[in-house]
Amino acid sequence: MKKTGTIIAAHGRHYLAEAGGVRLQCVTRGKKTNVAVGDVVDVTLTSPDQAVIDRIQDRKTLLYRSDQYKSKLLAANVTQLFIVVATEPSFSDDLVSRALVAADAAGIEACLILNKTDVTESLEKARERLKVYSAMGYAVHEVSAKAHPEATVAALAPLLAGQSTILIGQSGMGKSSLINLLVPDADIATREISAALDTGKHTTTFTRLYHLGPDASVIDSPGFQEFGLYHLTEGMLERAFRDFTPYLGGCKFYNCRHLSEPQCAVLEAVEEGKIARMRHTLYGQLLHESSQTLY
Ligand SMILES: Nc1nc2c(ncn2[C@@H]2O[C@H](COP(=O)(O)OP(=O)(O)O)[C@@H](O)[C@H]2O)c(=O)[nH]1
Ligand SMILES: [Mg+2]
Ligand SMILES: [Zn+2]
Repeated sequence: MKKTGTIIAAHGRHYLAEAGGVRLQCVTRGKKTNVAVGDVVDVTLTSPDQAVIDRIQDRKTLLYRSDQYKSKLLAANVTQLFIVVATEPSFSDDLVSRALVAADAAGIEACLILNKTDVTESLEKARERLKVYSAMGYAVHEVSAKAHPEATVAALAPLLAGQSTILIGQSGMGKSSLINLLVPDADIATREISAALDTGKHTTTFTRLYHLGPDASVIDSPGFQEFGLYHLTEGMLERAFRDFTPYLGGCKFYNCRHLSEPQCAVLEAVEEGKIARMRHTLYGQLLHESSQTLY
């Protein structure tokens, strides 16, 4: 029997799909691992709760990371990315910027969630550090999952309505705490998914999708320390840095790489403080990475 479902969890080559209220343990044909959480898939049932994935339906968006050797799919069909940062532990600008570049390159809206505003000692410093992102037009929403759970839900629920959202962030920022507030019974769902995928005790190391009513969903992803963007070409990179946009086309050379060329409008904007130096440094790093790609 054939069915169509949505991938709600992935662990290695094992996937869990939801099709008409039924959960199906799915495998791909052969050694394919190109399935992502959020994918809509056509499957053939091999038992009442098991299936083989025949086809991945066309994706609206695809968010992924990559290193020199391969790409790692994060989520398919998401409409927005929430980057969760916290007052403590300190967050990495490198990871935040990489996630923003990945979102812009994939055509996905992004915003930042500053969690743990109750930790007042480091609140001002965190706010100060986030100004570089709000200046670029990314919204920053302040919450405290622990100290102000109701206000947190009130702030985030309207943003999630009608959207397919992925939460990403370093571990310890409070992603799971936020998910637990936003998704009733998230813990139970996680245990069930973990059992169905046979992930063992490490229940937070897989990506999973929760439905929030009929037309919204939220995806929790494991924290990671690296966000490689080897797949982005030079042309994609300069366009994915939205703070560069006003200056593109203003360089003397039409094929300017904005690294050390004379009369480069981007470099001039960096000198004038209109583009944060940290962003330009990351751009140079990503350009270097994209030239290292082996696949
Ligand atoms: N002070 C404070 N601690 C929080 C808040 N939200 C989460 N935490 C704590 O931060 C730690 C990491 O939270 P968790 O949700 O597991 O983060 P994750 O690794 O991003 O999923 C836990 O000890 C939480 O209790 C908050 O709003 N304020
Ligand atoms: Mg977590
Ligand atoms: Zn230039």
